[in-house]
Amino acid sequence: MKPTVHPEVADAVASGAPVVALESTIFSNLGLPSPANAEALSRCLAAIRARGAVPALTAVLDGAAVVGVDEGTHERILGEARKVAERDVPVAVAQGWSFGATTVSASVALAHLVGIEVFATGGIGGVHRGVEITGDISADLDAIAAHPVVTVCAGAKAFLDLPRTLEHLEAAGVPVLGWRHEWFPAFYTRSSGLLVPHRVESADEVARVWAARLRPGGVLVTAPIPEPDELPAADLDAVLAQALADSETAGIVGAAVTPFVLGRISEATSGRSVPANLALAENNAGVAAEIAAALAAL
Ligand code: PSU
Ligand code: MN
Repeated sequence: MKPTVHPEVADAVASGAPVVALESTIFSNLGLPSPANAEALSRCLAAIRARGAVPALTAVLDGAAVVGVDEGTHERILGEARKVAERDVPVAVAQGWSFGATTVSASVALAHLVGIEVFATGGIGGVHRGVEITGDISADLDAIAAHPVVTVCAGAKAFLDLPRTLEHLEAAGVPVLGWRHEWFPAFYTRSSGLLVPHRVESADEVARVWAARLRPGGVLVTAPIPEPDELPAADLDAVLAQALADSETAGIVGAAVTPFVLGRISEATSGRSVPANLALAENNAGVAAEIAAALAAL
């Protein structure tokens, strides 16, 4: 399947210029509330452009998998979506879905298909708590392992089972690099209390790791939320526990779990979490653009 590539993105890829892919789920109604979603999108795009890279939003629009969305169409990315993981992309295309919002797994797959090597998101999906009963492991993890793309994230939210998430990444052979930080970040907080296997100090260092890989898979870079934007961990624990309990009571399963829990967290923190979310997404986009420039210089 050949995605529709925006001309600016196609030119940049062809000339070896830095490009950063973005997912669309976080900007859609499945991710951030309006109007914060619009602000998140414009701040991520600006952070990428400020560092001389080209942003490439991924989505399924009117049955076409697209990489790079024209500015005139950004409004649609902020709207009502159906969630599209990697395995759903062919279905969304075949059935002509109006707006399929790409997750991390779909985005890294599409990015690689068109020759983009760097992708930025907020938080990745991971192994869910209670996995021994539900078997719920985000497709993000295996997609990051399978596709040769550098993913930049602020770790994963603590409603997931973060120790098992790190174990899964290890088993899948994914290098996990802490960006100027030795702790695996927990999205709203800079540290989950779990160490990352390796710390890196610069985009050049990430590029050297990339060049020295033993298998043609992905690399995960974890950039903690900037210090001034971090939320107090103690407040979050209760919110996350309640959100998880609510999802269990409501009998939510499968792909609906993450959007449901995210919605509960955002209600319960009533806005406090939103500025933090914007700050970390923008920060990740900027780090990704620096890494894209370093890869382009290889
Ligand atoms: N985690 C967040 N915010 C998000 C997501 C995860 O903190 O918006 C979204 C991303 O698009 C991610 C997806 O790829 O949820 C993972 O969903 P699942 O757990 O169903 O694999
Ligand atoms: Mn799942």
